[in-house]
Amino acid sequence: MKKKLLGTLLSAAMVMSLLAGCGSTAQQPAADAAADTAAAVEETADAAADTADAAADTAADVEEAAEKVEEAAADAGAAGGNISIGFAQVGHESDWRTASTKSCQDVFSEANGYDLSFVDCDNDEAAQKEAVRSFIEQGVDYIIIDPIIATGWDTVLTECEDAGIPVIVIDRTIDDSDKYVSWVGSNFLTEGKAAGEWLKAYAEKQGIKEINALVISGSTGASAQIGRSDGFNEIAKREGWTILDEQTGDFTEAGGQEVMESYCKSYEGKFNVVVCQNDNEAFGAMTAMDNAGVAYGPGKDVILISFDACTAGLEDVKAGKISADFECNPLAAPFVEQVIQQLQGGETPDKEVFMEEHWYALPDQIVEFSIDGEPQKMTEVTDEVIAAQY
Ligand code: GZL
Repeated sequence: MKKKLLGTLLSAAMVMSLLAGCGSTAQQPAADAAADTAAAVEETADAAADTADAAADTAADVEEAAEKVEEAAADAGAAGGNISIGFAQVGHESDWRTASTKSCQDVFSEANGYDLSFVDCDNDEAAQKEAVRSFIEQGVDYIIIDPIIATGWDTVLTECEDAGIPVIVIDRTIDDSDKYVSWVGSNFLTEGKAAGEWLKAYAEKQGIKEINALVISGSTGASAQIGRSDGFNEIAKREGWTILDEQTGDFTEAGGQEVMESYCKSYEGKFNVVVCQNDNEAFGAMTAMDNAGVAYGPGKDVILISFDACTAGLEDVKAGKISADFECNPLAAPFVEQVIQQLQGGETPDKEVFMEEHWYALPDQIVEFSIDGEPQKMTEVTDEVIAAQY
């Protein structure tokens, strides 16, 4: 019995040890595997927690972005989806400028679907650059610039380009940068040549052998001044005329009067032609010549030539004061709107859009002339023509 019990006990022990062993031996890999599994589960749980955190962050970002889109849509909605335009205008120096400003304000009205930010830069170049930068700050859709002078623009146009805001230049040109979509305006060189070629033909018709001219030029450095001076001087040089003097009247009536008063003193009895580079200078020059007793106009001592052909200028042609007036069309806004609509439609507008111009006189001062071989048509000034002018 004892032997049997002992045997049983030993067997049990063996079994126990086996079991334990088996537990440590049979169960060991399983335990490891279980531990490994537990570690893996823990790792997975951590990863899942990280993923959940990342998803939560992303959801927050998406929500923030959605809010921003909503705000932008609200802004656009508040503006009724109008196209926003910043316009940096030269100033208010002439009748021509007044017509140019009105043309833009009429076309780019809220009723027409635009929000126009207009700045009259009062002939101040620094103020004009500042106005353009303020438009960039505002984040307008388009910027229109009528550049006071032709140079010094590349830096600020680069800022517009970097901001993704298309620039349209009207009237005067920018000569030191092409970082704009389109320019809409007049050919000032052609205007100057037209005045010169007309004077040549008219002088021949009148039997005038000698031309001694005084010029009252526009704002120095403005492309309108540069073109008109270069064009007229090219003909003067070819014909051997004498340009006694050229001083700037800054495109204003006061400037024209001041310069003409000085001319009447310095060149008394020596001049038979006065060229004013816009009508407002001509109005001032007429006042000065009246005060100095100088007779000007068709059949008088002095031939008076002007540019712009604004309504008041044509009235002075009709009154026999200005002998010929060479138009510069200020009504560019409809053509600018076409450029903007093309851009809105994803089209590429022309880089240059030229306005149509006319050369005005009374019948006795209408003569045939050509510019670079191109015959020119002159327009008689009548009450109807004046009534229809800008
Ligand atoms: C010309 C324009 C000129 C006008 C002037 O296009 O820039 O500026 O001739 C105006 O009347 O001041």
